[in-house]
Amino acid sequence: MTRNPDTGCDGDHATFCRICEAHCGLVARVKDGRIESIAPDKDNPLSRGHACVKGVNMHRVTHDPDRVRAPLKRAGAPGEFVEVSWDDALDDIAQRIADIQAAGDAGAIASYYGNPTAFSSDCVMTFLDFMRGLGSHKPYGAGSQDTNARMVATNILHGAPFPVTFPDFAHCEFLIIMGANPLVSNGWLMCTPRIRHDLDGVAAKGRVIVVDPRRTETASRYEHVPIEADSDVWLLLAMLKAMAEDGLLNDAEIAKISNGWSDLLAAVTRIDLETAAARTGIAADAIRRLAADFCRAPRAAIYGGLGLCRGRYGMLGAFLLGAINAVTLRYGAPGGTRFGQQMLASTAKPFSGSYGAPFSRIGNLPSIGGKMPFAVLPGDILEPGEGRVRALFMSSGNPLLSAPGGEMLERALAALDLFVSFDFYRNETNAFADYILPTTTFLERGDWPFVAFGELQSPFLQYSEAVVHPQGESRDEYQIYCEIARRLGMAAPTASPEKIALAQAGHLPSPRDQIDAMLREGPAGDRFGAREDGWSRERLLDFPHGVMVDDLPDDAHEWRLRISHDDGLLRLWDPLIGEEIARLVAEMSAPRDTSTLRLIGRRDIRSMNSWMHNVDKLVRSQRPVLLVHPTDAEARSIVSGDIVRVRSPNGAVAFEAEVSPDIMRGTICYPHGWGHGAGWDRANRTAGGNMNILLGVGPEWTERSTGMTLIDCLDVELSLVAETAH
Ligand SMILES: Nc1nc2c(c(=O)[nH]1)N[C@H]1C(S)=C(S)[C@@H](COP(=O)(O)OP(=O)(O)OC[C@H]3O[C@@H](n4cnc5c(=O)[nH]c(N)nc54)[C@H](O)[C@@H]3O)O[C@H]1N2
Ligand SMILES: Nc1nc2c(c(=O)[nH]1)N[C@H]1C(S)=C(S)[C@@H](COP(=O)(O)OP(=O)(O)OC[C@H]3O[C@@H](n4cnc5c(=O)[nH]c(N)nc54)[C@H](O)[C@@H]3O)O[C@H]1N2
Ligand code: SF4
Ligand SMILES: [Mo]
Repeated sequence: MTRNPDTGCDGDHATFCRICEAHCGLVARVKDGRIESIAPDKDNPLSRGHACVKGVNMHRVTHDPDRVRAPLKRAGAPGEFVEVSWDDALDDIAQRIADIQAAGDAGAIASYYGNPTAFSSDCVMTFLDFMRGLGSHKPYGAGSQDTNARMVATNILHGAPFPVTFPDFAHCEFLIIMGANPLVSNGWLMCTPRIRHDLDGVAAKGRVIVVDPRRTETASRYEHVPIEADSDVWLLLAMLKAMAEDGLLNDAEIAKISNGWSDLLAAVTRIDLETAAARTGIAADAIRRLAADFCRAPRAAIYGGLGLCRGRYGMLGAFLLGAINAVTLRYGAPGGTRFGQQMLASTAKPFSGSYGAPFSRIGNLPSIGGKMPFAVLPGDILEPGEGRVRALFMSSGNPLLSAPGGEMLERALAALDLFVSFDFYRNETNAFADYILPTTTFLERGDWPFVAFGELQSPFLQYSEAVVHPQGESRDEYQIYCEIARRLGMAAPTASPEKIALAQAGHLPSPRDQIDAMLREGPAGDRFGAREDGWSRERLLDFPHGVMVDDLPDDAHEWRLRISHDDGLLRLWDPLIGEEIARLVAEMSAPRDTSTLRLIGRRDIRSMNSWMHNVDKLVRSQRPVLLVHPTDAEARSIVSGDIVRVRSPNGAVAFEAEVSPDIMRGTICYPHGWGHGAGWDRANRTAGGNMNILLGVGPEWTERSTGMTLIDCLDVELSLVAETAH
């Protein structure tokens, strides 16, 4: 192993991708300060030569001429900006924050943290802390569009929203995947850069069953069980009932690891398998067989993704999935469900997070770990009164395409007194910003695969220095927070008294240095010299492809230590679960309106939510189309290529249709993140519409118990607009 060339120097730089949780190893070839090409890193011991088409095209983002290269200040209508100096931008922003703070309204400053914040340790460790330091306690973000239901469910099961579990792929022989498409999304809340290899391994030993309304890339490679969208809770409840009825569970063993099973069982017995069959579209005997096969498989796990968590019962779905793993004794069992390898000292123990207070000003919805449901942000800006949001700080987000809001969100953004965006593109949302502050791409900053450190299948370490220097005047986000904090007279961009004290003494380490310290104190660390073969960033620089670490104590046996409930037991009952099952049972007699279709989403390997659409290589072969089942298409005289209109109670959008037997009858499917019209030339020329205009805004369009936006469950109307030109 040799060290990488210094940042910006010619040669091959081993690094890793930070677009999704897989963190695949990459090798970037640098010439004259620019990245010429990127290849998968076959010497990365974790990803072993796997990288997808997004990772190897990331230099096209770093060197994109449409990038924001200097601070931009709004000068006119949305989208009209002029370049200003950093000092002018930051001085003005600090002054305007000070003015808002002086008015003394604690609710006036809000933030939006987008998905990419998770892949910058600067952001993930400090953005929300910086916001608290500004006196803001209203973080809105992507969480209410993806993880929050799972967090609340995990909070009940484990006593803390994190960490979550995922399948022990290496030993699993029978895997049920519900509402996830890992061959495209490469894993959610787990670090699985070789997921195809992992799943093929399970299938070679047994079965991989994919429960999904669409015959996805993952479903077509393995076994597909089609299910009506938004009906998974029926399947899970029916499976639990069948398991109990058929004597497949061991109550004495269940009692050793959990409590609450008898309450859950009592609720489960109210579910009727025939109703579950009617709701899911899966025959009752097939449900019974699936339950039995799962119980009888020696090494089995059930895993769920976004499709499970974003319906009207997302939290209950995520909870029941965990409950099935629990009552079939899969926690910590070989091939069952497991916690990730923790590489850092301070996350070696689960942290607890709050659920409930503070409640949102609009709709009184619970916060999750203090985080607010996005669906009420537009109202929080527009509705007058104490606590109205006047200023918004957005790190790496594009909610106009990614969240609910549509026209109301546009009005809200236009009504802000101050809107600051940290981004390297002018996107649809920050067109409304007062300032866009240009940040680095991951190829321009040194970092750890920080989120992966809690989600690893095997112990792995890597650190990468920046491959090239920041382009133009772009800056690391932490540096920008520090500059704003300094102008406001804050010792550091934080609300933590310990960190403020350290900063005042001149000893506050940067987030990346803090992670180094956590690593050095952690299970594989060098204990600051006390352990000779231990690891530190300094030593890792000699191993730029990353290293597998000798097996740490096998946490399969230690899983109970990761449960935060005082008694160390999994909790299989909570009043909230009772309420949710009662709500479900109450609607048992009201069948679905079959005149409407149910709209769900999908992802593409070449897209990442609403960005990366400015890379010609990635978008030129993409054509976002609405998938319609042949029977539903025929009933509306729709053929492939037609322009159709989808109407929800919230809006209407035109899409191109594609008739496909891969989608279930009664369901239609469109990818989110399209419908561009901002400061990116190539993206603006892509086809496609913004499906999120169809989502509802306001508390009534959320899952009440979690504030999750209702996404994969909307009932919509479909009609033909224009026949195909082809
Ligand atoms: N209908 C529907 N809607 C969805 C989903 C769905 O499945 N269906 N999925 C939801 C999910 S899971 C998520 S996570 C959200 C995502 O929604 P958001 O988190 O809002 O993410 P994006 O819309 O992709 O916008 C990301 C922005 O971050 C910028 N960016 C990228 N990297 C960096 C960086 O390193 N630093 C900074 N400062 N900026 C960066 C990009 O330029 C882009 O402008 O969308 C959600 N919306
Ligand atoms: N290429 C690519 N990779 C990505 C992303 C991306 O945009 N592009 N986004 C990243 C992000 S932010 C996230 S959060 C993860 C998400 O990763 P995943 O959790 O795997 O989510 P999706 O890929 O959206 O797959 C969700 C699946 O649920 C199905 N589904 C919809 N409704 C239902 C339902 O009611 N029941 C069931 N059983 N299934 C349903 C959909 O058909 C779809 O196949 O992916 C990440 N990886
Ligand atoms: S799978 Fe994710 S981490 Fe790997 S190269 Fe693709 S985008 Fe990057
Ligand atoms: Mo996400």
